[in-house]
Amino acid sequence: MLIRRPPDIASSEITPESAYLARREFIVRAGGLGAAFVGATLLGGLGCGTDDVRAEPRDGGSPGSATDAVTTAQASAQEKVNSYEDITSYNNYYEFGTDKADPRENAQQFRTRPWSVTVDGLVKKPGTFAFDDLVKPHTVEDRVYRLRCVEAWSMVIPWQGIPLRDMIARFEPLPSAKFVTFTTVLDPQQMPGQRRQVLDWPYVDALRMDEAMHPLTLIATGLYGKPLPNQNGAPLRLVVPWKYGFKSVKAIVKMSFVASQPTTTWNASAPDEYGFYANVNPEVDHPRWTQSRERRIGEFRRRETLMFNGYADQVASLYRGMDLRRNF
Ligand SMILES: Nc1nc2c(c(=O)[nH]1)N[C@H]1C(S)=C(S)[C@@H](COP(=O)(O)O)O[C@H]1N2
Ligand SMILES: [Mo]
Repeated sequence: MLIRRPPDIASSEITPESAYLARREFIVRAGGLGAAFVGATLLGGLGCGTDDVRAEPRDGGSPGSATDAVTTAQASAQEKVNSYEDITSYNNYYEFGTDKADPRENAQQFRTRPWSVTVDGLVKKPGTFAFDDLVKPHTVEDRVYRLRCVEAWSMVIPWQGIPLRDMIARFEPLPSAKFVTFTTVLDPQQMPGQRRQVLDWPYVDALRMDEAMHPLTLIATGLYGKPLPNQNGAPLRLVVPWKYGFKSVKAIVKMSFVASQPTTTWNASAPDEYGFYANVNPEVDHPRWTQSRERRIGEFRRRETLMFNGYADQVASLYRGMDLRRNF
């Protein structure tokens, strides 16, 4: 993501690689979560419950169908969840520094309480919600998702969170709302990275309304059964598993419902490199590196990058008829 210093993918991977290999874990053990947790959760799927079958089928694709669940369950048998250590020590969070180790080091004192989120724009029920009021009405679900960074590394992360569509329903968006933007807190006193013009702060990204309402889209509040660590975006962050990681905004303080496609931070900083849609697509390279392969943190060999990060069955119908090279 660096725009000043052209990122050298090779070097950014070699350094952490030795460290990860040394502490690689083969099964989830942390946080009191056992094999039952892993087994019950469908990688890339829709949580583990019959609950999810209520998801409305979209034309041509039925995100909540049993077929999807089976497909994703098979994927889960082949992919290991990354360790808690991997997930919490190798981060992108430029508010706390641009090196992968910076967020863990610099975010420990960040205050996540009290916290509130402002909802405004084209909704019937706007307001400012304290964290508990926002989260408490909902059931927190387990979702094991791949995370694919635009820099060509990836992880598998066991999140806990709330389907964004459930939260959005409470705000009663108007039919005129076509996009929703997510804004990270602006607090240069606490966030050393915001004292430098690395990006245009505060960090903003956005989804089309149908993307925001997709059953896979999550507001994460935890991982590995623990509250979300500060470096991963506490107290709440977006997770959109079929898009490059930069769409998944951390430390959200605002959601705005708007009529037209908003300006987003990375897209504005380098429009040729970071598209608005940012769907994971092995056929559309970044101008400076291939997107056809990726390094799974903890593995030696690169693996093939999957269309929509492996969630094509669930999300491809959202983009039917669109030119994915132009709308990258
Ligand atoms: N506010 C904010 N959100 C952010 C970022 C950031 O720098 N600032 N980095 C993004 C990028 S590039 C990625 S890959 C993911 C990384 O999430 P993780 O560190 O929890 O794995 O967060 C995304 N969300
Ligand atoms: Mo990223």
